[in-house]
Amino acid sequence: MLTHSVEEGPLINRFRKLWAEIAGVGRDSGSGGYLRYALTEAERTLRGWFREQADARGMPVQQDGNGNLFAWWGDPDAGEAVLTGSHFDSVPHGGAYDGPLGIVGAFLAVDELRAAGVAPDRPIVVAAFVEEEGARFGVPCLGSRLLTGEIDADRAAGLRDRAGVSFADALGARPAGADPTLLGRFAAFVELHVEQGRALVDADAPVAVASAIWPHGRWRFDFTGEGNHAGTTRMADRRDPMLTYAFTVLAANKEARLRDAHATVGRVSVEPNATNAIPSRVTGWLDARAAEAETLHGLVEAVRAKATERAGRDGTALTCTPESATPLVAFDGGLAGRLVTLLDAPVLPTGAGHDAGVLAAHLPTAMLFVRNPTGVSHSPAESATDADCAAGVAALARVLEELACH
Ligand code: HGY
Ligand code: MN
Ligand code: MN
Repeated sequence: MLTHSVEEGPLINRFRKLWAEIAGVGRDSGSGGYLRYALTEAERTLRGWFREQADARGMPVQQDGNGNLFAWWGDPDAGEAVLTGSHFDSVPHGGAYDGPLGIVGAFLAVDELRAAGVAPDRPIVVAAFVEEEGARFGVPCLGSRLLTGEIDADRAAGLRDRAGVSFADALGARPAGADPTLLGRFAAFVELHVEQGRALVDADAPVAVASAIWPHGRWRFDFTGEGNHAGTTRMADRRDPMLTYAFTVLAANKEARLRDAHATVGRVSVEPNATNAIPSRVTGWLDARAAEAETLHGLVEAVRAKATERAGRDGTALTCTPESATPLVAFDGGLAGRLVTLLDAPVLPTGAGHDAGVLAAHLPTAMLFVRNPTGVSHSPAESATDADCAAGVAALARVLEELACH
């Protein structure tokens, strides 16, 4: 039964100790959040830590041609492996748990199994996927999309960060793209992750099994107008893209509410970005999510139509470019049912994206969520107690044992 947190004891202590090793990496002392963008110094430090942890456990590490890391416990030829793990990268000023919990938890789950004398029939592999958040290169789950062939390697190679550095340059090579041989070596994937809402607080349970991920995507809206003087340009003569942008943000919020969907514009860039100049260009990124693909499509089309109509009135121009799309993910029902019985845990859908969502189209995949008392994520306020993290590790260990030994 997993209806209670793990009591104070060796597993919590092991969690605290390992967690403390990475707690300071990439932490911004001002916000208390993390700046761990893919393939930057902080994330590379964590990748080095991953190798050390794997070495300490005698787990050979393989980096695939796309920047993803895999640490193998067991003979790689002993049958299809059970894959677990998550990502190290964060959104700007993100929380501590989103991603790293699934990697730290995976190494600790391996330790739990070993301490219990479990000898799996098939390998267990701990993964660290690169650029899950898309915070640096714009496309989320880039590493798992490349591995599975869900994104073209040339397109991924040419994605650029805000300083103009390409993904290929950051990686040090053109990404290899789809790797069916590596993918074919995995029988299943299980990702441990902090919950990004408060459902487990309401359910009074430390761990849940995921049922589905809402379809979601990112769209870039470029609004262009005429840069001009803030003091001398008559209001009637302006072609101000900031107005079209502002209207579009409000329209996105309204259209999402009308559909019980989610729409967010959390990133904006303005040129020339001067207090006393009418902007010449505003770019806003729309993140939209809904329970069904049709609703999502209707939402984005409505926002686009309203923005276009408003651009006509403002004398501005608008282009809308899709940057990423993730269809509805329904996790393998048989596997989820097995885990629910094994763990006696509740089942939750989520609006958040994960590498597990990408891999689910290619192999049986499941996710375990750990309770988050604040319910906040993608913010320094994200939280999880040590006891619940330990409960997540214990649950993951049981799941890995179930999948690798039976
Ligand atoms: O944006 C997301 O859903 C995520 O947490 N990767
Ligand atoms: Mn995230
Ligand atoms: Mn995540």
